Amino acid sequence: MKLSTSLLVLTSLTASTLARVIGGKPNQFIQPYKREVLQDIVTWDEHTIFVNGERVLFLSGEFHPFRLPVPSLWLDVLQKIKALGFNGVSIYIDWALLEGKSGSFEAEGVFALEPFFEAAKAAGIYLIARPGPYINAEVSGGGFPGWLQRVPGRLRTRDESFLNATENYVKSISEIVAKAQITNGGPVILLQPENEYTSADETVVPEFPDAVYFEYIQEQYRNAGIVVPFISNDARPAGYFTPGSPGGVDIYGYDGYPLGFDCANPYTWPDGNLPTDRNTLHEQQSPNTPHSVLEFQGGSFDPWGGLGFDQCSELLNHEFERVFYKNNYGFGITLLNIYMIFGGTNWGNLGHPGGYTSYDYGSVIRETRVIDREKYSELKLQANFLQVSPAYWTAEAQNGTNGSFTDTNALHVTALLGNVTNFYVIRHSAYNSLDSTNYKFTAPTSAGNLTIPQLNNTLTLNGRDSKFHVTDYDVGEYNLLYSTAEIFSWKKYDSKTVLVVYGGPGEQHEAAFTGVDASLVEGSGVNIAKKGDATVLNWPVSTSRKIVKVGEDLYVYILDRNSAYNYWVTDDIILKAGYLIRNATVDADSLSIVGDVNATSTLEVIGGAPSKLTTLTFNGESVAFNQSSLGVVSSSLSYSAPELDLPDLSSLTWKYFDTVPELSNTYSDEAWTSASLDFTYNSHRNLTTPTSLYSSDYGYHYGVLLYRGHFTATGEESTLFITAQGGSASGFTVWVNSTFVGSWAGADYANNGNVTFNLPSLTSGSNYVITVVLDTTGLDENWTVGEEEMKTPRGVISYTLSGHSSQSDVAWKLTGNLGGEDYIDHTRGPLNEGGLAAERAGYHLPGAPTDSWNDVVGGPLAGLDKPGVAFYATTVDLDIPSGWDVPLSFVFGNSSSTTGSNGTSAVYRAQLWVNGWQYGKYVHNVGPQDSFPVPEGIWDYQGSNYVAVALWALEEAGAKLESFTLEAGTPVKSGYGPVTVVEGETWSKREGVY
Ligand code: IPT
Repeated sequence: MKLSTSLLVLTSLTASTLARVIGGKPNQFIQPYKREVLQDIVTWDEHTIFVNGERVLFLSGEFHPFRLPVPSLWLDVLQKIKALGFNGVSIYIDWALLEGKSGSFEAEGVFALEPFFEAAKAAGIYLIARPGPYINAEVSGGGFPGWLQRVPGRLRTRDESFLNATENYVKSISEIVAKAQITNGGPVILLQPENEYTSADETVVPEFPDAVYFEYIQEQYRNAGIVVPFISNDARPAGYFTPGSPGGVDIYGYDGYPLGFDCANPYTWPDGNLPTDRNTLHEQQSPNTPHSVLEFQGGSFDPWGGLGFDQCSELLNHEFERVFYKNNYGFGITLLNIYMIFGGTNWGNLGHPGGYTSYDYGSVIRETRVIDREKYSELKLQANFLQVSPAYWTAEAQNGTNGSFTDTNALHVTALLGNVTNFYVIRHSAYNSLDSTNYKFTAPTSAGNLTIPQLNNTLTLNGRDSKFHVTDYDVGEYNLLYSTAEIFSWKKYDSKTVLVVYGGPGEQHEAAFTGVDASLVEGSGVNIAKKGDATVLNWPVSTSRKIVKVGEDLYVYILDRNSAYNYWVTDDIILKAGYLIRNATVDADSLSIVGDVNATSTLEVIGGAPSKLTTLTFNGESVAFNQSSLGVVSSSLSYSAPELDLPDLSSLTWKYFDTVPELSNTYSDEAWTSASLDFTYNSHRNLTTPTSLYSSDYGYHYGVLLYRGHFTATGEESTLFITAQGGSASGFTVWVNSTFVGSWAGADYANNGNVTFNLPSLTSGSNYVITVVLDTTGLDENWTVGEEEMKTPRGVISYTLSGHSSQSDVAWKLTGNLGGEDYIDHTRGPLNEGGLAAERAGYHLPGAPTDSWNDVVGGPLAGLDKPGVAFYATTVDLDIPSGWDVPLSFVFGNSSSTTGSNGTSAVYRAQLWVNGWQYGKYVHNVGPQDSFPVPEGIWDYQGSNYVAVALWALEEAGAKLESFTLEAGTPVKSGYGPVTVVEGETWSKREGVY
């Protein structure tokens, strides 16, 4: 076992060091400790991490289990990640979901992590755990639970009350993660404390970046049993907390999002956005740890009113991957995590106000779990190459220069020099160029300096492309003297060695092998010639495959890139197939393959099949095959899509419940919370109302909030001014008694609405009640330390009722979800419910007592003829054949032309529940999301499903949905295994409901 030398250089943080760090002041929270090597399974040197003494090129994707609350689907996503050639996944853990009430930590059911750890083990995936406590992640509060708004201490600082507030969570989550560490046989090999602790308002946090705080967080994890190395993620390579410095981690890492998050111009790559010279920086900052990037852009988030994730996927597409990811490899990065590899869904109010329900992120695996073929496949080509290229893992990255190694300044080449093998990353000097550039490549090889191509023609780099060229690359017993074609994979088997290379359209390529002859055995158009001791192959890329036999037993498969996308590598075999290959098992003379098809697909096992195959199965079913004399197995996987008979939502009978019963003059709000605090616990914003109306002061943090303001009229009231704050795209509607006075429709640019409403004439001496229904879109994140943005309050934050000299004349009450922090539904967690009457009563849950409700054919398609919120519920029966992974989405159609039922234009929003899980928030006047995927497992694909929609009409005209459909994507015949419908609480009469 090779113990990393860098472990030895880690300094211990002694009491005196800490005293220096904190300016000599004693600090009771800091327990000085000596960092020791706590385990020897995960180690590292300056090149890579090691697991059990073996070098690991760690290619990882970010996947948040909590954004897919169907544990039996986790393995599906993990296998899709593994099939990329990745061996890692990074997970955030969202504190807000696990400690809805301070002191009560719960991680059960869909929130339990153990099944995720088991799935990761089953998929052969190592994990980086990122439990925060701060995570950002576009989640509500950046992962901070709402009750932190009442904690006076500055968030993410050494303030005692803040640190105390983290204690229970960090301890509890650490116990769970600790058990899953590799030292205990689990998949967790690294832990990242905090998150991007890189930016602060230093006028209020002068000690930033505070080593005492950063050390404290690490100490909490250590004390709770975390022994795997700590890795950091500086937001940029700022060099904070590098190993050996006060507060330093074990392995330094940083993040990068070079194309940013504006998906408006998906074809524009601004000048200067490609990182350069990162290897020099790395050498300065952390020379003894592997060059690690904890988050590298894999897509983009998208705000309310944004452009939608298809456009983000276009901006961060396969070309982006080629140029930017290969640029990363040019720095010798060996630990890389792509954020996000699968985004998932902000179900049940878990998102922050800067985003909507979908967290698709434009990732290689879309929110529907569908593979984005071109983007996924490009990454698969890259990852597989690096995994079979151990020379890369230890190569020394050089600084790239324009014009080196080629005959043109239009190209930029970065060399990575190994002992024998060298790698060259080629791109355009103007990284965003759309030109195709012809060039010759000159590099030293074991056969001397060679200018390539040697035979004929020229090489070409197309616009927005980047390539690896290799020299003296080891292919088993063969020396690939050079190749301008890129390598997908290779493997040495007993009977032969297989190498797969590819090139892009319109390109000419050349490769040479040392000391062996070669002959074409399939296809045509390869020029084969001797140059000295080497045999040179030169060919134009075409869609017809070529196979060249080199020496005794090396078979070189020469492909065009699009065809290479159909090739897969498992532990044992290399094969051509269709949509997805998950794994393959060779057992004596039989081969079982597990995968997915979305079209009839050719199957061809080009390496690794038993030499005399007797049985071939695909997803457990025997398939006919042929085997060639070279052992290649050919078959065909048939596909014929099932007929799906999806219900027509417009012809279903829906049950109707008026979910603003508060407007009735018989409604009693006796049980509501009195807004009687004449101060606020919120340290971020002073009160501008006589008593606090900040919802978090009273334990209501998520979803719809309601306010009731009681007053006795003077008869002088003419206007009511209200500022209500719910985050971007929030909206609210106001009534006095049952009279609608107006709404704030919401906008993406506004965190709150300030509106002066005209009031009807009120009778002096009579009692009235103002009802405000406010839709909130989550709590703000807290990215910049010191700004305390997470504490930005929700609720009515100011009001003026005219005709009253004292605003204390209005006595307010409020509510949100039933029970507030003592939330009712522990299966779906503390965030899933808001304060609509239907939610308070649990009518969104299966089994709700809808029999007595009125029938409305078409439900939300019939809609409302006046302002209000209507709750519709129905049963949707599904009968999707098992073994078919069919993406289902609700689609709100004809958005732009939608009108109120009286024919005028309407402003409305809607929420959607499936079997009790809130799976969509639609804001018609803001957008952009109008298609809401809901996964199998939330759906029962072979049964009855309880579906509910709350339709909120904000204007006089009322509102109805013009079209609302359930739509299926392409059915995938899948080896994903059985999906278990998640268990959620069903309806029962709730105690104290109001
Ligand atoms: C980085 C965060 O660490 C991560 O949680 C997520 O918010 C991501 O951004 C964006 O999706 S912060 C980065 C923008 C500097």
